[in-house]
Amino acid sequence: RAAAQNLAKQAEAGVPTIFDKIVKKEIPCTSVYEDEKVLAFRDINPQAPTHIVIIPKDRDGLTQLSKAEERHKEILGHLMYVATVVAKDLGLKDGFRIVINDGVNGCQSVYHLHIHLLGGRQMKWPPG
Ligand code: DGP
Repeated sequence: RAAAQNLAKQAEAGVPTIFDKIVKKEIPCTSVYEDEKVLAFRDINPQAPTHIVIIPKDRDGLTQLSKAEERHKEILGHLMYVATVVAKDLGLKDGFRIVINDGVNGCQSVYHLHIHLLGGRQMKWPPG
C-alpha cells in the first residue's frame, strides 16, 4: 500500500513512468495501434488471450483517472474510441471488457492513465 502511494507521488512529481519510457522507445513494446496522441500495446502480463493497454502519449497530469480535469475530456474520449478501433482490428467481435484501475483500492500499479482492453474469452462478473 505504501509502495503504491509512493509510485503515485513520484508520477505526480513528473518522474517518468514505465509507460513514458515505452512512448520514448526506451523500453520496447508490441504496439498494435499508434497515432499522434495515443499508443496501444500488448500487456506484459496478459489476463486474457487479448490484453491491450491504451495510453495517452502525453500524461499531462493524468497519473490516474481521478485526476481528470475539464481539459482532459478530449483525450479521455479519444482513448475510449481507440479502444473500440483496436477491439475491431483484433477481431473481438463477440465482445470485450474495458478496465481502468484507479489508485490503491483500484489496484493501479502504473501511475500513467491507461485503459485495459481485454478479450478473447468469457469474462466473469463481479470482477475480483
Ligand atoms: P494497472 O495495474 O492497471 O496499473 O496496469 C498496469 C499494467 O501494465 C499491468 O497489467 C502490467 C502492464 N505493464 C507494466 N509494465 C509493463 C511493461 O514494461 N510493458 C508492458 N507491455 N506492459 C507493462
